[in-house]
Amino acid sequence: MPKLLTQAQIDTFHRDGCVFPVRVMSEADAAALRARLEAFERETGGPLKGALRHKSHLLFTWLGDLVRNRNIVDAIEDLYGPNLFCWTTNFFIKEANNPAFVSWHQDSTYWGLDKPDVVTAWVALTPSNEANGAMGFIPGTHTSDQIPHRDTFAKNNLLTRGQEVAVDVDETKAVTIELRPGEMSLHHVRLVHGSPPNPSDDRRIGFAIRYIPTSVAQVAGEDSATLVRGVDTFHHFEHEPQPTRDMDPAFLELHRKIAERNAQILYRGTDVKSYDDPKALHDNRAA
Ligand SMILES: O=C(O)CCC(=O)C(=O)O
Repeated sequence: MPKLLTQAQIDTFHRDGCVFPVRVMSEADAAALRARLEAFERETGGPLKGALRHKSHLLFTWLGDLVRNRNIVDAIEDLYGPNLFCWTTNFFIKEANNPAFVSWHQDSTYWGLDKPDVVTAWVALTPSNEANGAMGFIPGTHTSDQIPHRDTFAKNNLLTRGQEVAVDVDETKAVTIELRPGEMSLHHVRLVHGSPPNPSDDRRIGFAIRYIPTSVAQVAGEDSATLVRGVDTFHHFEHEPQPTRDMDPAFLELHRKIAERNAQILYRGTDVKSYDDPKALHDNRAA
């Protein structure tokens, strides 16, 4: 008996590689999370930048809570069983009237994980729709193996290397993921997906939470993850602690080390060594 998803939603995920919308909190609760993000941004003088957009659940209590949100984790359990890590998180913030975009890609390309049992819960903190650069996907592409990608390092591309699939994408088949605040989509790590710029007058904010069953291993270096449910009998990842206050200095230091190590995995094979490398640095870069 599934915990949150219906059997039809589970079947859709396996058939299409994506299921949406799934409501995980009220619009008011999502607005409160947006308000916390924006209060921090006001205090620090601008949009969340660089490494702070990655694994932000180690820096902010409200994101530490979000990755453990019972509805979200119930849905992930419905897909991948009871022993679950949050492997990483990434803010995907598209500023109003901004050229930032996400090229067609498969998430699996540079993540270094040994099997494609990886699902992203993309949680909308604002509406995400045709008018503001919502994500789109090509149904069924998650059943393909790893597709070759080319790195573009394009200035406005939100992905680490500006990577894009090196084969033609039949955009006529694309489906747009429209979400209200507080809803999520769930997409598979091999799904071809991307998103256009946001030409609207408000920001489009999504928080992408990447979950794996504890059986998945990292094969490209040392790595850590946050156990959000069940037990870890595999010990493939160091376990991450949960922050009890925002921007705790000890957590900032831990986050710095983890971000550096993750950058080495994500940028392996290039001359980029960290998220702060000028070639990699982009205010809008996310994952
Ligand atoms: O937020 C977007 O538009 C794209 C997000 C994405 O590529 C992802 O979550 O894997």
